[in-house]
Amino acid sequence: MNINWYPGHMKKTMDNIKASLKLVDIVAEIVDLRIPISSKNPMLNDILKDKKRIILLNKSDMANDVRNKQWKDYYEKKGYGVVVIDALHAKGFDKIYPVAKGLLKEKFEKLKEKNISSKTIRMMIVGIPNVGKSTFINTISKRKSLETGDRPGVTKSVKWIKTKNDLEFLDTPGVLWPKFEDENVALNLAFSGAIKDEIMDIENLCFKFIEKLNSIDKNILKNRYNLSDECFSDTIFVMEQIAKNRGAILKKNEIDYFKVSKLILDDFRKAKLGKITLETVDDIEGIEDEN
Ligand SMILES: Nc1nc2c(ncn2[C@@H]2O[C@H](COP(=O)(O)OP(=O)(O)OP(=O)(O)O)[C@@H](O)[C@H]2O)c(=O)[nH]1
Ligand SMILES: [Mg+2]
Repeated sequence: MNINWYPGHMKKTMDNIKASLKLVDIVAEIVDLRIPISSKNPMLNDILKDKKRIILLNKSDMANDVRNKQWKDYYEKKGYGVVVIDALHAKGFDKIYPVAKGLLKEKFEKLKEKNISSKTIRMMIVGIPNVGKSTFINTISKRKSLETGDRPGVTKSVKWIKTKNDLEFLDTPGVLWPKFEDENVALNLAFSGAIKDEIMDIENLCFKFIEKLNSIDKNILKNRYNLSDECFSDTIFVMEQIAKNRGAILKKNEIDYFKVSKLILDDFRKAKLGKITLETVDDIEGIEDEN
């Protein structure tokens, strides 16, 4: 898959994140719970080194609840601070401060020794495209912010978003590059909408998506589109039946594969197929060390 992430882009991103690192206490990587492996950037380890970090597992409203819990446990066992959130509806936000504070114990102890009573935690948000960085920052600033403004005393004027509970965010998130080299990862990113459809063969993508969904649970498509059991013998047949049921038909009764493909993928991206997690903790075996 041909995506525009050149080494130059990566270096610039790294430099930007590195430059902002000294302004913050902790870095929060936002990950999409529907694809918690594919939407995580393993190269972040190299940039952050021993900087404290937290994972915000986002889009919890779109992913399977049981799986959400498994992913939280999984990343906690790996030693991360983890918070499950729904950035669109401002769910889970209250847990971010306490989890971050737990990781920054030393900083607060040192401040206490010096008789400084600051409670503020400054956080940088990072993540690959489409995981919900802007939504998170917008939602948290709308619902909870008291003020946003320039902080004097730093060389470059940086905007901060302050929240009621002593959390401050850099107002622009760091956009990380995804790891496309792995075919499965690239497909998951495309399914989730992280890669623009325009640059892909959407019919082919949908074909693979149907196969993926059916490997998870055939009832998902069956229930949503009223499909008969016999059509599951063949993925094209599944597409055809959905097209017929939904009127994705061209002149002369031909199937409109483009239209039906878009319809199915859009339904997934709008969570109309239900709460679906495409990656399970079992899938991670073998690539474990990267994360
Ligand atoms: N249902 C749901 N949708 C979400 C959530 N978080 C983000 N979204 C949606 O996901 C899409 C992408 O969100 P953005 O906030 O634009 O993602 P981003 O990380 O800023 O993406 P880039 O700017 O491309 O890097 C939007 O359609 C959001 O409405 C969530 O927790 N739940
Ligand atoms: Mg954004």
